[in-house]
Amino acid sequence: MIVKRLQDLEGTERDVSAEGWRSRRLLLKDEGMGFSMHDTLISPHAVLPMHYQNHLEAVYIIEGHGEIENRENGEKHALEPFTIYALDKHDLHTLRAGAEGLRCVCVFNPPVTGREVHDASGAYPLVD
Ligand code: 9YT
Repeated sequence: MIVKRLQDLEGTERDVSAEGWRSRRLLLKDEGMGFSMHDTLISPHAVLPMHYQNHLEAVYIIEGHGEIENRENGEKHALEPFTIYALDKHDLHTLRAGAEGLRCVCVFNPPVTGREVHDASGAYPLVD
């Protein structure tokens, strides 16, 4: 059994930031679960175009308000606490955070290793 606390990850290599977001990696590929799980903070007013071509991602909003745009078809959906979106088709998308930012739990399949950075297309590469 694996037991971790968010506070124990803060400031370690599992606490990763890039422009507009900070992600605390609770579970990574190394844990062997077949998925990774992140507690992610999106900065106030962030606009994040992304395209996870190599991963499926589900994002469960637990704090804040924002919007998710499916750039495949132009659909926009309001985000509020206890809303989930799942990128089941590797959808091209843009995440927008409101004035208070967003806090979400993100699950990736396959799991990220923790070493990925978004490439120019907004994807994470597959890392062995
Ligand atoms: C919601 C989202 O995709 N944010 C970008 C960071 C990513 N979720 C991560 O690595 O935790």
